[in-house]
Amino acid sequence: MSDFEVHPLFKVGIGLGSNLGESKDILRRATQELRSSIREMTVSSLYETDPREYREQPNYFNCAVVGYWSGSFFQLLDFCQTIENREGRIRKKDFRYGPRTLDLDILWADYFSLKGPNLTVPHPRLLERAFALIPLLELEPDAIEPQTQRFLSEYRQTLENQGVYQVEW
Ligand code: A4P
Ligand code: MG
Repeated sequence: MSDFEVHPLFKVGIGLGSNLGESKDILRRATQELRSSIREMTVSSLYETDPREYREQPNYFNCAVVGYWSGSFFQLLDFCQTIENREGRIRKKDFRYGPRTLDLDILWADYFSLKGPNLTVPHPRLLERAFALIPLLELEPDAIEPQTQRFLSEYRQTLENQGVYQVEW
């Protein structure tokens, strides 16, 4: 049996966000940690973004990474949550959509979708969020939404200006 059959490789896009603490340092460290297990990983520009959902919180810094993951998606979620915890994310103190030191969301995977109680891929709010779509499309301009088979860039074009500004890393 070939190595490929034992460990299928999925091309995945992960979104990173932070609006508490030293956000740029936190995001830099998190991308390094992701690189340890995501092959051929590329990192997007950094963006400063207006908060969505819950508006009364500091601006976010957001970016995305794309690369190949060898393993299940639950293992990938687990890996992401371990990195969040290491960066001082205290889940019970956070409230939904509220400020956080680090949030890692599995945004998208090539030719793959999944809907379950603990994990939905593509991320359920990807298509309405410029802070997630813009960095992902920077790395993967031809990405396709697996259910509709439409380009993610088409969804991006339908979004109003949401306040997403490229800044220095
Ligand atoms: N979960 C399900 N699907 C996924 C997925 N694709 N990736 C589950 C990651 N997790 C997924 O997440 C709650 C649970 O979602 C996880 O335990 C996992 O089982 P969480 O990170 O603990 O909680 P949360 O982040 O508070 O909730 P949620 O719904 O993930 O919030 P969002 O959607 O991440 O929103 N504005 C700007 N400008 N930039 C931001 O980054 N982020 C948020 C948070 C709000 N506004 C923002 C930003
Ligand atoms: Mg999240």
